[in-house]
Order: sequence, then C-alpha cells, then structure tokens
Amino acid sequence: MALSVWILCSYCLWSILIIGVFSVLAMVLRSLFGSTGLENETKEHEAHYFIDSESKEENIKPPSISDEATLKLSVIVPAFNEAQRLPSMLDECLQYLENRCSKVEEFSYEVVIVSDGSTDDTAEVALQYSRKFGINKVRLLLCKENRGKGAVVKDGMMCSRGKYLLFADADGATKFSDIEKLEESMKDFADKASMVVVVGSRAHLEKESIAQRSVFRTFLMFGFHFVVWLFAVRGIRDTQCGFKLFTREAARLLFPNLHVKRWAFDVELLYLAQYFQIPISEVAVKWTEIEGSKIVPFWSWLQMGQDLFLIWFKYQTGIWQIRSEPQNK
Ligand SMILES: Nc1nc2c(ncn2[C@@H]2O[C@H](COP(=O)(O)OP(=O)(O)OP(=O)(O)O)[C@@H](O)[C@H]2O)c(=O)[nH]1
Ligand SMILES: [Mg+2]
Repeated sequence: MALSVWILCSYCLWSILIIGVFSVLAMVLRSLFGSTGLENETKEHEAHYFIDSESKEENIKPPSISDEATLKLSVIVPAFNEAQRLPSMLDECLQYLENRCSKVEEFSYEVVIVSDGSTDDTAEVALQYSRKFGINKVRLLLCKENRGKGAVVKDGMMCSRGKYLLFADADGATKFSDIEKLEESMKDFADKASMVVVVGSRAHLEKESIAQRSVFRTFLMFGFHFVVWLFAVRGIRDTQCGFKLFTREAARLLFPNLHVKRWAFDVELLYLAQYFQIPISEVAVKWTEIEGSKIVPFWSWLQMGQDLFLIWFKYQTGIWQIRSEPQNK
C-alpha cells in the first residue's frame, strides 16, 4: 500500500515537473520565435476607430501616416487608466496649442488620445475634451483590450495627420511648452534631412533623481542603462523620456517597423533610427515626478530587460525584418 502511494506521488511530481519544464520552454520559444509578423501588426492597427464624441460610436475612419500631412503638429497621448492625471496634462497642452494657433496663422494641431482597456473614465475624459475643442482637434482612439504603451503610440502615429508628430505622456511630467526646444533642435537638421528624431531628455536631472530615489531603484536604473547600451542603443543618455518628436517622414519609416509593445519600445525606435542613420538629437526638458506611475518596480524592469534582449536577438537573427521603404500609398 505504502509503496503504491509512493509510486503515485512520485509519478505526479514527475508529471508536474515535466509539464512545468515544457511550459517554460514553450514560453521561451514563443517569445523568441513566436508570431511577430509586421502584417499582423498592421491588421491589429486597422481594427481601431476614432470615437465620435457626440454619438460615441466608432464611426470615424482613421487617416493614414502614408497620406500627406494636413496639419502642422500631431500630439499622441497614450493613456491607460489616466482619468486622474489626464485633465491637467490636457489643460496645459491645449492651452499652449490654442495660444499658438491664435498667434501663428499657419499653425494647426490635433491631439490623439489612445486608450486601450482602461477600466476608469479615461475615455469619457478624452471625449469631454473632444466635445469642447471639436473632433478635428481632439480625438480619441479606443481599443478594448490593453496593448501596452508601445503598441498604442504606434496606433496613434499610424493615423496622425501632422507634419511633425510628438508623443507625450498623459501624466504631464514634461512642461509642454518645451516642445519649442525640440522644434528648435529639429530646425538645425531641417536643411540637411527630411527625417529627424528629437528626444526629450532627463539626463541632466540624473544626479537629482539619484539623491531622491532608493538605492534599489538607482541600481535598477544603472542596470537598465547598461543593458540598453549592451543590446541596442549607444550614445543616447535618456532613451525613456515620454516626449519625443518626429518628422512625418521619419515616423513613416520607423513606426511600421516597430514590434515592441511595452516599455522598451522607445529603445527599439532609437535602434531603428540609428540603423537608418536618421539624425537623433537629445534635448534637455523640464521634468516633474508625478504620482501614479504605471511602472511596477522590478517586474516592469524585468520585462524591459527581456524586450531589450529580444530586440538584439530578433534583429541579429533576422526574425524581425526591417522594411527600408517608407510607407507610401
Ligand atoms: N494606452 C496605454 N498607455 C499606457 C500603457 N502603459 C503606459 N501608458 C501610458 O504611458 C505614459 C507613461 O506612463 P507612466 O506610468 O507615467 O510611466 P513613465 O513616465 O514611463 O515612468 P515614471 O517615470 O515612473 O512616471 C502614460 O501616459 C501612461 O498612461 C498602456 O498599456 N496603454
Ligand atoms: Mg510618467
């Protein structure tokens, strides 16, 4: 009797162990070789629609990045459960943009808020602004399931109308008027290149943030810098700032090539920009630490580390192919 119980137990244990090993192996293999086709990405993107602020129906067909620009500036705001932080960011941003419109005749803009799977009132907040400013200026792109910051910034970019495209975080951590500093820097390249990327940077605030943060977060930050340097991007001090400006030509080339859906997408964008030898300029911006970060300490960093490795591995092995032509009709 005792022997048969022992055999049964060890059989169960071995089964669990084998299933566990195979599951882990399957996960690793799926993340290394799983479906990452850009074609799928495009289909996913096509599934989104702008929401009409009056009827609240998904009935406004999005334009395409491959169309000619019809506005000066598009601001893409990824927003996941941001009902609390979004209003003050939008107030500041829209006040600045409206002010500029009234001063400069040829200036025009749109703000594209992209919410995916938010469980709070993020969409309702966005629609309030859309009603107030009109759907031509403020529009909501909605997706039912959560897809990650990288995926939604891509969605927003792919259906923007601006000559210049900025993505800006919904927490309002950056002073919006600092966009002028980015534009100044962009002008420096304007004569030489139609494709330019200008990234906001908090590198000048590093000493301050080290003093404020715990030793553990500082350790993770340096670890992250090292892994970025090792696997993907060299020469950019702050890859993660949520305030980046692109010319339409650069966005047209970079975003269709983007695979990473979560936090490390900025690194992939810069990796691609360096691959295409697109000039990248880093500009210091004002930055305020805002409560309510979506980053989960340690786990988000672990996920970023994995994505950084995958960027290196998948491009090196050719699993991810880079399309060299901009998306044109
Ligand atoms: N739509 C969408 N937006 C997201 C998602 N994850 C993050 N975001 C947005 O990305 C922006 C940055 O998120 P934060 O939580 O401020 O993170 P962070 O600025 O990188 O890090 P902190 O320095 O800790 O603030 C915010 O606008 C978030 O709403 C997501 O899955 N979907
Ligand atoms: Mg933030």
